[in-house]
Amino acid sequence: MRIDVVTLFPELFEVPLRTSIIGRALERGLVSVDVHDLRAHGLGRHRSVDDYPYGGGAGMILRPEPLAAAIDPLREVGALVVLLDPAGERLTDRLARELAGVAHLALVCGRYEGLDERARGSLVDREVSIGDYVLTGGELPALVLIDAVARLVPGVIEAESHESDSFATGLLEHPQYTRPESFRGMEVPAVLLSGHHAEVARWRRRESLRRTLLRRPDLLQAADLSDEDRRMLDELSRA
Ligand code: 4GX
Repeated sequence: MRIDVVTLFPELFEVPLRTSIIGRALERGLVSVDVHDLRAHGLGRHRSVDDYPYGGGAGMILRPEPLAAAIDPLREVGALVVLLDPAGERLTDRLARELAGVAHLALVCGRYEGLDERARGSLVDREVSIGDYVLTGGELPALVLIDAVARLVPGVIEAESHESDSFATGLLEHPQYTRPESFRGMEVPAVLLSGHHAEVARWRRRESLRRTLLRRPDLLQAADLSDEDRRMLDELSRA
């Protein structure tokens, strides 16, 4: 998968993209990311990329010409152009999986009050929001999107790891334990030390259901539940 990024702050991408799982995916060539400095297309001696809003008001707006100069070549080679924008479609597990199936993404990071509406309308294919809060720019959202999408690219992590993701199974994940067996008087549940694989699986399923019921009961509507799951849920909600 190929990802291009258009930003005024290319340095924000350096450390996150060379670290840990995503760093390794780039090293191995499973994903490639090219970061483009929008300033390179700035206008005039000061390489200006923004200006005051027509009609007045606070803040600055990105001008359309530098954006077009940066994005047109990416459109030409077939990238799906995605703007990070609090007014966009919410990034969910479903959308991350859809975007992981796109061979070439171009992520556009706005700053200030956003971009000229003509640039948004003519240069952008999709608009994605990472949630209902306001950030200072689209760079952190772009990194969130890259992280969420890249881990779904085949070979980046073991498939089992993301097939059991909460939002793929429709349930929150069960608690996990590692060494030591006793920590500050708190013990690892005995069933996990028992070596009974079927009992471990049943315990984990029950704990997933318990956690989902307590914390995110809304997820249960869409979850794929067996008769056994419904029986456990019944028992849990009575307790
Ligand atoms: N999920 N922001 C973008 C500037 C901006 C405004 C409008 C394009 C259009 C955000 C979010 C987010 C703040 C990033 C405003 N760019 N982006 N920035 N939440 O809050 O995606």
